[in-house]
Amino acid sequence: MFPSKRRAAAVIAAGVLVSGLALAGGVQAQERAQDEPSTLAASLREAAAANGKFVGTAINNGLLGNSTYANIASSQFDSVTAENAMKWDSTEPSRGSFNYGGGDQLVDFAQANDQQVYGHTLVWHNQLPSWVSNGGFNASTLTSIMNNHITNVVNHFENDVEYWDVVNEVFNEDGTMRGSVFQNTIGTSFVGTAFRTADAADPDAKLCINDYNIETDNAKSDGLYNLVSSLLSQGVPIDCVGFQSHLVLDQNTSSFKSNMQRFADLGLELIITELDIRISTPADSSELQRQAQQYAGITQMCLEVSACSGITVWGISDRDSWVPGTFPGEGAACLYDDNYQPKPAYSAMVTAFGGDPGDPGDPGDPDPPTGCTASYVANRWNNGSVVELRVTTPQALSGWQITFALPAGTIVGSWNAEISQSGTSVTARNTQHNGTVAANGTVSFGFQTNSGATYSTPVVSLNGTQCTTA
Ligand code: 9MR
Repeated sequence: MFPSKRRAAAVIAAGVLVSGLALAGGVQAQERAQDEPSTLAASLREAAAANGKFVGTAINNGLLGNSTYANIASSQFDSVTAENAMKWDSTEPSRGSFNYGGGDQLVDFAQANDQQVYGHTLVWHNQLPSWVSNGGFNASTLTSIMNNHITNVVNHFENDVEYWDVVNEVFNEDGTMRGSVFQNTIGTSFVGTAFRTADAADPDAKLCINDYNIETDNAKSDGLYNLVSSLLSQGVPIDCVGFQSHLVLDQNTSSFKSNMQRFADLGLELIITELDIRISTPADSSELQRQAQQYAGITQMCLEVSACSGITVWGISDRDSWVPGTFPGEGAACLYDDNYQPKPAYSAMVTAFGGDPGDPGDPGDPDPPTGCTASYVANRWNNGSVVELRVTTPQALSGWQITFALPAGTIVGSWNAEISQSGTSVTARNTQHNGTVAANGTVSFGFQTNSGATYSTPVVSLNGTQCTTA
């Protein structure tokens, strides 16, 4: 279905080799005795590969020096997308002056870890230097600037980048073309021109059109469908559609599969390119469970649509995610939490791919951290209280997040922690100075509230694990 493009062969080969294992996976998982060591894929990338799919993450180059981040990036993912380093403002900040440092660093990382590189993005109205957006160029000059950019960047990464988002976010929500400088100056033909130019620069790369809010059947995905149909009928070399999939918890995505299928029926490959599922913060455990089910649902859908070749998540941990900076009060959107601990969504995704993320009953897997002990001491008076919380941990920590309920009052001051409160849910995180705790060490912090009401000692959790209350 995808002639002459290098990635297709690799994916199909992987699928043939291991699909038997994958198909048997769900049944094996159910029948396996609790104490029998698992033979199923234990990492996300192994589990996805067993189904002939890739699983990727956006990479922030600035975080590759953090060994926890780099270890997760290399062990769990077999595809990487530059979160920012291959965008126009990075690669051609001034006219004709190209900079590939960030992109090359990512390619090196990918090659060292046997990963594919997904190129993002050649033509986009955002992160576009003002010499392009405000240059006042006429159609012919802007076309040659665009073509020159595409040709240089694609040539530089030829043989290293499997896919390119050739154009990104070219639609308005109502399905009309977005009024970018390219659209306003050149007209809609800039899209076909960009694809033809990219194809000439690297005939083997897969060339995608990428957008958000196109997951379901709606005016925007209809606009995309019509444009792509028309481009294909003109012989424009477009190979794939990227569904960014920046989702909100509990979002209705019931038409995602049928919507994907109509693009597949045009002969296109489909990729979920920027998946995350954001939640109002702090997220509670029921929200994290629903998020896990929704990550699994998207994974299942990609498994059921054969033209869906992979899923990339947009960032590794909640701490690295773009979401809180763009949507204040929302976050917790990723597979790993602020301390790089896997969330329920991680396990759900591995399981949806037929793998086994491990569980405490499995002797092949180390037990997760347990055994913390919390003491919650409140001194109350008429209209206020001072609370001190101490949590002893058997494991050494390199960052902590402590959650508990505050049934009465609002926190008006605190020490030794960064505290946020949403209703009765409180999250306390380490400060810059007290994140490192030795095994059997104690975290201690406190806060003042404006209520002296009494309540029973709340349940306290450390990094997602419930503690015994002393
Ligand atoms: O995650 C990226 C963030 O670091 C940048 O500041 C932002 C700037 O526009 O772009 C983010 O990534 C976007 C991606 O390139 C295209 N789709 C939407 C993503 C989230 O905004």
